[in-house]
Amino acid sequence: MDAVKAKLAGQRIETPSWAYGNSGTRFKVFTQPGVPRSPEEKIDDAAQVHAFTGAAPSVALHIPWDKVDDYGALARYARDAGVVVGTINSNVFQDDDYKLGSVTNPDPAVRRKAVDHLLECVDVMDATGSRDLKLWFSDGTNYPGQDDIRDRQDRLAEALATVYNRLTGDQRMLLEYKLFEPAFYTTDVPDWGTSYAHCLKLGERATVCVDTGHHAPGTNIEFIVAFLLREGKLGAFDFNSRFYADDDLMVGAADPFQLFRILYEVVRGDGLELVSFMLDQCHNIELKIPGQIRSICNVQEATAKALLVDRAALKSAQDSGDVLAANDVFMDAYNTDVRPLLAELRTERGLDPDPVAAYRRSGYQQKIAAERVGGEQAGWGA
Ligand code: AOS
Ligand code: ZN
Ligand code: ZN
Repeated sequence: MDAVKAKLAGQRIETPSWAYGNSGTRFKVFTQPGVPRSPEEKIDDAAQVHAFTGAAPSVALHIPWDKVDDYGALARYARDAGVVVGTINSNVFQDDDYKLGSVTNPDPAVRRKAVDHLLECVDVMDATGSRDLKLWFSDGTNYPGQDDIRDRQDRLAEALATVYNRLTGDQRMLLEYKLFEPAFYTTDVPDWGTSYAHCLKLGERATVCVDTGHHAPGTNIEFIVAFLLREGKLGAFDFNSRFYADDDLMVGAADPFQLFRILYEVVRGDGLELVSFMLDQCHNIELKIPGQIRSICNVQEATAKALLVDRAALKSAQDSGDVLAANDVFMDAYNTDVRPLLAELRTERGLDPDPVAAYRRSGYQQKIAAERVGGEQAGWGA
C-alpha cells in the first residue's frame, strides 16, 4: 500500500489555461461570474486547483489566447503563484488564412505563416522554460478531390521537420491526432498511426499525444496506449470524456471504466512517470475551478484502481488461460472504493481529504466573482 501511495503522491496532472475561461458550443458561449480577464488570472485559478489537490503543479498555455509581451515574466508570475508554465499549445486554426489548412495549405505563403507561428511557440518555450510543444492541426478537407491527400502529407512532414529542428535542450514535440472536425472528409492527422509514423521519422523528441475524445466511437484507446508505450512513443494525454464527438467533458465523467482501463495500461507500461497527464476540457455549464479539481480526483481514482490490480494474480490467471479468473482480478481492482485511500493520502500530505468541498468552503469563488468584472471567453468557443 505504501508503494501505491507513493506513486499516487507523485502523479502530476497539468491543467489548461483555457479551462478557466468562458466556453460553450457553436450555439452559445455561457458566461460565468469571476472568470479570468488575463493570462495571469488564469494562472491564479490554476494555482487554486494545485493548492487543493497538490497534484496540478503546472498550467498549459495557449498561444495566442495567452499572449503577453514578456513570457519570462509570466513564468515568474506563475512560480510566485505556486505553479509553473507547462506545455505550450499552438494555434494555427483561428485565422481566415487557414481555411484550406495551415501547414498543409496548398499556398506556400500560408504554410510559411503557420510554421512561423509554430517557431514562435518554441521561442515562448525558451522564455518560459517549458519542455513540451503540443501541436494540433485542424487541417483537412471537406470534399473528395478538394486537395491531394498525399501532397498534404508531404507538406505536413516538411513543416514538422522544420519545427523539430528548432527544438533544443530537453524540448519535445507532442503531435496530437483527431479523427474529424473541423474538417469532415479527410483530416491530415486523423489517428494515432499517422501521428506515430510522423513522430518516428522525426526522431526521439517527437511523441504522440492521445486526446481521449478524439476517436471514433468504440475505439479501444487502451490498446493504442499499450502499443505506443511499448514503442516509447506515448508522450502525453489530453484527458477529457465524451459521449458523442469531441465533447471535452470532465474526464472520467462519461466512462470511468474506460479511464481505468487506460490507466491500467499506463501502469503496466511503466508510464506513470514518463507520460504527461494533461486535461483538455471546457466547463461550459459547471463551475470551472471545481470542475478541474473534480477531474483531477477522477484521474487519481482511476490511477489508484489501476495500481491496485494484483499483477501477480493476473499474470498467473492469464498464463493458465483462466479467462474468468483474469477478468475477476481486473474487476476486483476496478470495483474497489479507493476514495478512503485517496482521502488518507491527502490528509497525510496536509491537504483536505475532499478538495472540491474545501474549495467551496474557501470563499475563492465568491472573491473572484466580486472582483473580476468582464471575464474573457477562453478563445475556444466551439
Ligand atoms: C482540439 O480538438 C484539440 O483537442 C486540441 O488539443 C486543442 O488545441 C485544444 O482543445 C485547445 O486548443
Ligand atoms: Zn486536445
Ligand atoms: Zn479536442
